Amino acid sequence: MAGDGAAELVTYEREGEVALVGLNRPEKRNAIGDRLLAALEAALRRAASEAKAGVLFGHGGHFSAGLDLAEHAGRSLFEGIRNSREWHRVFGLVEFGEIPWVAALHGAVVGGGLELAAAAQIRVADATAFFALPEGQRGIFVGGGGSVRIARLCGTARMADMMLAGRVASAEEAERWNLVQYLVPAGAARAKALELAARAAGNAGISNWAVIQALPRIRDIGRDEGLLLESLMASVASASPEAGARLRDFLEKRAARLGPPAGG
Ligand code: 1HE
Repeated sequence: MAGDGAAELVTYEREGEVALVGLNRPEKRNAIGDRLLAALEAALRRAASEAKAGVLFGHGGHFSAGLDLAEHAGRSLFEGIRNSREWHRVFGLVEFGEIPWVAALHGAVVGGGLELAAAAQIRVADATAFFALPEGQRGIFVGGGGSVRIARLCGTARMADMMLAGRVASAEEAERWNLVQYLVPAGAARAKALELAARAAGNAGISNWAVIQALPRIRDIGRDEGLLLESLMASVASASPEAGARLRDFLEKRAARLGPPAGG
């Protein structure tokens, strides 16, 4: 299904219960400017209203080269702050939205592109993916939530290395560093992300909602408060009609059994 919105800067498709949202400015390596950000927001909102999970990917040879530097060069200080806050707001729809998101990464996952990927709940990289934060080389700083999200994924020291020494991480390194959860052969990231998103879409909505809303917040509060919030969230989920039906399915042997992972 073709997407609505700003000249297809972002494409929107549905595959069953999964929305596929594609950054579509390959001639500029999917650099994120104001219009692309607005189109992304529209696609994210549409997905939240009609899908149960989503995949974020990039058309062309790269996921995203990050902030549109041409557009940014003309911004005043105040415009820069407001723009960064817009990124926070829109990427917040990925991190704290209604549905889980899986980012499918290939080619450049750079600057704001990595910040966007970091907002997803799961990241899949193919062998061509490389990860960089060249903000220091451009005389700027992360502004799309990276200092909060990327540092939590791979650690402040690794993020500082990327920003200070210009270290570029390969897909293998990114997996070792916990920047991504899956590493797949070249060209396979989107299909793998779709498979994962479809699996997440099959979970109870309340459970997915709890993972999205509670897990990262529990990560950021004290242990005691975290345990209390966990108990509250657990009892809310268990009290849902969906939990009742799913527990009965298991107990009456209608639910699929778990087993060791395929391929060991
Ligand atoms: C761009 C951008 C961009 C490419 N803004 N126009 N991001 C960066 O510092 C990364 C800058 N980009 C690159 O290092 C490279 O473009 C890539 C490694 C991603 C791809 O290389 P390549 O050889 O395939 O493409 P290219 O020839 O460099 O670029 C193709 C075109 O895209 C070219 O425009 P053209 O009109 O000359 O064809 C480039 O100018 C354009 N292009 N990247 C604008 N980023 C909220 S704060 C976030 C802060 C950041 O994201 S900082 C990191 C910015």
